Amino acid sequence: MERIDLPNLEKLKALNNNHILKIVKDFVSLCKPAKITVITDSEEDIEYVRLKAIEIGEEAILEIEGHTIHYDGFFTMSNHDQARDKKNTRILIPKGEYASPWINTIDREKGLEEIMEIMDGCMKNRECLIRFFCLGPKNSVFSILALQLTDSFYVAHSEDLLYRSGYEEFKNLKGSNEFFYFIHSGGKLAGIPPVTEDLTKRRIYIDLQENRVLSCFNQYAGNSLGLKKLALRLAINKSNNEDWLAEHYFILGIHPKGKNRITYACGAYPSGCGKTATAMLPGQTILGDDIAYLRKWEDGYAHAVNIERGIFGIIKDVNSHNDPVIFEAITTPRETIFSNVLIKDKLPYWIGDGRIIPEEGVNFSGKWRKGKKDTDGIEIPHAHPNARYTIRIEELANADPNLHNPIGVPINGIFYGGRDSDTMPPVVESLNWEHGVFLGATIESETTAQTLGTEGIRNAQPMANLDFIVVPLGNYFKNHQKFGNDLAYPPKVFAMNYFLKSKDNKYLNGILDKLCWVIWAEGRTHGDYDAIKTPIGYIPKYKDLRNLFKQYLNKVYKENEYIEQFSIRIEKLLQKFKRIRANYEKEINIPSFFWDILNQQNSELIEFQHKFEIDEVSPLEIV
Ligand code: SPV
Ligand code: MN
Repeated sequence: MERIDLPNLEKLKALNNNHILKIVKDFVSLCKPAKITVITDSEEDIEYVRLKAIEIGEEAILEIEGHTIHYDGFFTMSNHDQARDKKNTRILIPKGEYASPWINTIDREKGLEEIMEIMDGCMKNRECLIRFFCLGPKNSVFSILALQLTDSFYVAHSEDLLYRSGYEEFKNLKGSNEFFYFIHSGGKLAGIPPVTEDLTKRRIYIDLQENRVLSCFNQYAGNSLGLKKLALRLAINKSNNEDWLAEHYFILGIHPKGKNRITYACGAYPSGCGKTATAMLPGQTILGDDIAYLRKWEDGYAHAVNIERGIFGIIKDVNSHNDPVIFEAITTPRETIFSNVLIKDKLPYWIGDGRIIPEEGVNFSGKWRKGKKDTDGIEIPHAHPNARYTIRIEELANADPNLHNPIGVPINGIFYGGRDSDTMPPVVESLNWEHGVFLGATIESETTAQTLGTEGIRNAQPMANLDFIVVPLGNYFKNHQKFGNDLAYPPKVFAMNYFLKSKDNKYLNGILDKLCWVIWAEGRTHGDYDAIKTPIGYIPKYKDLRNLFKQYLNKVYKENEYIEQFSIRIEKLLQKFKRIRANYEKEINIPSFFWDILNQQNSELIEFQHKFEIDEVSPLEIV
């Protein structure tokens, strides 16, 4: 440990934990940083991270107080570090263990050998920060502690906005190794601002056996921030062995008008499918926008906590009309990191911000001017479609007061969404808990800009969590099944789809219509509305939606809109079930309840087809 000076060593030793000392020793000797700095929970240490991120150019100060800009690496529109890298994110699987075809895996020994070689000396001439966080509220049985080693001040700074500090909590561990740890390095950096030079060495390797993730040669938060999706993957493994849930869920407090109650719901939507926008619906409160841990609670409900305290949100289309609360928060003074947007006169601009786009400025590609092309001849937009903002939830006017409640909040509903242009109606309620697991497991979604690769391809997206599921899918579904079956009051599950299109390819719903689906779902968890039973689940009645549209959006919701949106598209659904069958037959241990539901719904749809002799059955025809 010759690279660490005495005051920093003392900070480590004060934790009385030999596991931490060993991890630091092993990875410092591998990564070879020039300097090691231990960051405690003190304001002084945290301030050091914030200022240094600016000093070394990983972030730059903007006009509005507290605002900074960070860029991730960019070469071309198809070769960049501006999104999650699924290809190079792998689960290390020990020899002889089952490798699920749904999961990107690599033999553990081979993977470790490869990444250790890449990480050898990767922090040369740089400073290694050691940070401690608490995933979940302090003093809570839900929470897991996390140790981060990184040579990126941006990573350490954004983790400070997104997570609760945990140095003092680590002292309570009393020497145990019950924590996750994350080693990250941006690798060799080049340019101004300094970005990862060689993306071919980008690796994100998840070692379930050691509860750790090694990530290198990247800066994008989804690949570099240990605590975000990297920790989610470790938590999914842990929760599946311990009978709780770690999910890609927001937590929303729903406040129906005139009812004097608050109802909590969770929801998972693939990246870029309206998840944060749902968590931020006007008139409601937000407890979390991305990741939740759920446990069975003594009151018979599932309780959920947000393991984060901030939002790393997609900024595209955030404007005063679509997302007034976020727009207000990110255009006024407070600590905020913008990433991969256009800067002109020290102000950030992004796609769909509702303002006039400047003709030139600086963006993720360097100096930018309208019409600029990459070396492949592809036009570079002024801001990246996956550009983001990072803020603390507590700063928002609609922050839920239970954010830090150590027992979380009781969950009445779970929403699963996808980007589906032609099959599922805007909202469908499950028939029971197991059917709810089925609804979540059969979400399909067309790809977006939030992961690398082609956009617009329809994929299975079980629980909108596919990128993070690290256990065989069958085990994961069984864990869900058991979780709800053990509860006196399991949540009702709703499949949501905000992206249904007309035959001439136009979206059928306005951006705020989702508020009506959410309020309807909330009412259903309290028995407020009747519903129509269809082969795929319950759907709303026209009169209830008409009233909700009037009451919440002051909009006339016409009966023909309802019919077009809520018709049961038999042929499309049968095709979907065919795809699902083909997909899930690839996995060895999908539980029998899943196949039973699939078979039953399939035959009910065929019966429907015979009964109505028409392909799209209007909800008004169903009694
Ligand atoms: C998401 O895209 O779902 C995110 C951001 O929450 S990240 O997973 O970090 O890419
Ligand atoms: Mn997410």
